[in-house]
Amino acid sequence: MRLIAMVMLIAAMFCPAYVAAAEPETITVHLADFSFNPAQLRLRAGVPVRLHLVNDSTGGHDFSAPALFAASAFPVGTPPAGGKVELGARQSVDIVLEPRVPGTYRVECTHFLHSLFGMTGSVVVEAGAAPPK
Ligand SMILES: [Cu+2]
Repeated sequence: MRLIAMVMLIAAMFCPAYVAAAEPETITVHLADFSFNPAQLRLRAGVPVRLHLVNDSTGGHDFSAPALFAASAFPVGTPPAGGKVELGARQSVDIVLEPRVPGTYRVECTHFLHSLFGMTGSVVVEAGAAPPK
């Protein structure tokens, strides 16, 4: 019994997908001058998703959602530093997060004036099918 637990632990350490049980759904969000597309995401508490963030523009942007990230678990990797994901020109970044707390969370680009130019969005986290751990 102890051996099985040990094997599962080792598998979990070397295979992040094992932790998430199944490959999470991928949601692609495009960043541009000056928008998120889609601007509104609907997620479920307790259900991990892969956010595929794609910066289509030739300037830098970020995906800043500190409240959402603080209320989420990160089964793969670490929480984004400062509550935001920085994307250089034409860069794409994947993050896997598992929202834990239902609610509506603001997303914005914190680059100077970008949110004023309309670069804002929201993430609605609905109560999940699976209970939060
Ligand atoms: Cu921006």
